[in-house]
Amino acid sequence: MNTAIKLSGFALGLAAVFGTAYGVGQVAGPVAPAAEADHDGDSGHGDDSHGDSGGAADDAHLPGGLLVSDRGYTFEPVGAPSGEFAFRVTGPDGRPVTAYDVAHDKRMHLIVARRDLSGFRHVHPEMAPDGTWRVDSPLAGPGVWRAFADFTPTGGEALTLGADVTVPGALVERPLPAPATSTTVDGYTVTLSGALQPGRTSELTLAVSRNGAPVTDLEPYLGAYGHLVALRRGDLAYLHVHPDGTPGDGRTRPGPEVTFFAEVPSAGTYRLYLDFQHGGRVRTAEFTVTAGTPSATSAPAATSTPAVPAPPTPSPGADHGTPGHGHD
Ligand SMILES: [Cu+2]
Repeated sequence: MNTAIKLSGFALGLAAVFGTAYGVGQVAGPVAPAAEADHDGDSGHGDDSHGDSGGAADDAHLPGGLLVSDRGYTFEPVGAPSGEFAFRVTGPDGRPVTAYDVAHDKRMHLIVARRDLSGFRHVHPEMAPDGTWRVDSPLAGPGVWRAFADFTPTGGEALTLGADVTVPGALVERPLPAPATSTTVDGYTVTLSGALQPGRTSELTLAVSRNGAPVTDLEPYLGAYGHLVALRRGDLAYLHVHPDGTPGDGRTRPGPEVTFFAEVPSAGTYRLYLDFQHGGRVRTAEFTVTAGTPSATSAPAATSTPAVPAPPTPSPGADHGTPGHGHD
């Protein structure tokens, strides 16, 4: 598919984004149009068996969410009344897409976070017959927000497209909380174990407790006992995290632990957002995690670790031992 041509209309606006994105995963080589960069000695990622839903240009090792337009599909926020957020996705034919597959229980997942990684929300808009998606605005306050549309167009591959949206007003930048392995939300304590390792699949386990007692009756949410999103500090790359097991599969228990497989493409700082449901309500537990630096314990997030892109040189197949790696 000739992504370059499809992108041409956006080339000017995207040039900076593209350049940055390329620098992330592909250290060598000129910043060439994506389509021409295909298979240029690209190795080690096992793309053929990858089946990744990352959407974003597997061949270029791009994480999701960095592109506003990919594979002919473009994420277009549109004007909306105050208090509402609206957008559409146009397809290869230039028209709004109206046919989507259900993934994680929904046809469309809209995730937003401010550029400082605060204000995370994960919501599910409703689509009008003309392909316009609408939802009560999740943008809580002034600032520059990143909005991610995570979807699978019928007949196409899963994609996560991203766009910036500005909410006018006085911006108060919030410092990123320091890395920690435990956090609280609404009286729940969530503890994280496992480490993020650049370039390979990392197993993360989150354990939920309340008033000191493990929660053993988590409720299914989006087809799992938890839904985890990871965003990379600096460019807000949206990373794929897959739950281990599904409710009712005979082996996955409803807490207190929920296990995920996460892939991060580089060393750096990430913010993890765990959505879980209990007592009929969805809560989000957030963690700052540093990947790839051994001494992350005392350094506050302000001393940003040099996010040197780890060369994506996993041994062949090393990071593809996860069954159901796709956006299941
Ligand atoms: Cu969702």
